Amino acid sequence: MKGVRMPRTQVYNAVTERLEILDTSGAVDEDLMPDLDSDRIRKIYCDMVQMRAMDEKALKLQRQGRMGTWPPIKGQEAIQAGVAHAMQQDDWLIPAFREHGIMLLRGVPGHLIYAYWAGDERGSAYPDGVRVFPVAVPVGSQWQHGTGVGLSLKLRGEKAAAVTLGGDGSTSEGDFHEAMNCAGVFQTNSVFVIQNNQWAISIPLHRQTAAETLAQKAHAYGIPGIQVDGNDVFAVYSATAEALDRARSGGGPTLIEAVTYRLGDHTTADDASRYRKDEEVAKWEQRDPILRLRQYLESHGLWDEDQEQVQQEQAQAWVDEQVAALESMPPQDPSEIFTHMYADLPPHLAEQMAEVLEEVGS
Ligand SMILES: Cc1ncc(C[n+]2csc(CCOP(=O)(O)OP(=O)(O)O)c2C)c(N)n1
Ligand SMILES: [Mg+2]
Repeated sequence: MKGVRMPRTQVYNAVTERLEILDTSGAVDEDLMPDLDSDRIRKIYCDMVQMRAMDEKALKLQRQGRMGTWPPIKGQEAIQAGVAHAMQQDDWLIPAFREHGIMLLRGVPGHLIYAYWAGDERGSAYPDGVRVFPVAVPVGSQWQHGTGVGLSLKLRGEKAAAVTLGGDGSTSEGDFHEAMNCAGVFQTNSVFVIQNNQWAISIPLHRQTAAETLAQKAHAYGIPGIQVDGNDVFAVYSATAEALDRARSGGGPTLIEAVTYRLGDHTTADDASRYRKDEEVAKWEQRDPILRLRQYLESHGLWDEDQEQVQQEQAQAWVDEQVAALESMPPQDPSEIFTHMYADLPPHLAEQMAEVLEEVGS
């Protein structure tokens, strides 16, 4: 029998794009600039300043024994502000544990964010209508919730999307891959944003993956993936707005990798100087997302020193109000330890609750 020629053919070819709009000097590519007016850009800046003030105060409170363990968001404000500003009223936010800034912008009161990290379960009891999931400390678990909420919105025919955030480290969990796969198969109304801050506690990115980018992983699930400069609020906003449009209009999920850097320790229980170099941190401090946006505003005549002073004072005053609200909360009833996470308590927790209540005699 005569042999045949069976050439190897290319069955798939993938390109992953990176989007940058605002450079480190505060200059922008006007062609790529999203449609945001001056007031809105000033508001985004003020939101980022407020996040930084909230973060810095929490670190001080922890040192004074007035706060539990706090994971700082310093350096990651552009992602959180950019994503929040691209979202609409009916969209859901599914956070992990380093998302205080975006939770705040999506309607969780600051003193409740503090309360959660001070060990008070009432910190998860958000006001009605706030479409935010509780903090998820089990690394990666939130990705699956984001697929589930996105599927639910699709099945209900809601013109809304589920936006899930998580760290680079969480992309090594099976949960992440299952969530992306399921979202792709069912074309859920989901947007997934990786806050790639390049460290998972002491594990650097190159120990997390051999892939050049995290965004390219989207190809494996048949969904669009894009990398953005995560310290560039305009790039984050633009990529998220595009992904949200797609999700809301039945176009399916998107994976966004926002590359940033964790300027602080992993949490207040960590000392990052034991595993990473000062020079690396110093290099990223030069790329501070707040500084970058301020340079943009100043160079466009939209901001000056007096406005900066006023905004810093307002942010401090707001933080002081949140601390006062936190510290004036009446003592918690022990039964509340169980009440704010599940709509219906699973049997093992119902049992634990009965035991606790018997012990404290209430
Ligand atoms: C399932 C699980 N494994 C381990 C931990 C301990 N842990 C907490 S945060 C973290 C690293 C997370 O890194 P990354 O996803 O990059 O998020 P980042 O802390 O950088 O925001 C680990 C291993 C955990 N909370 N849950
Ligand atoms: Mg990380």
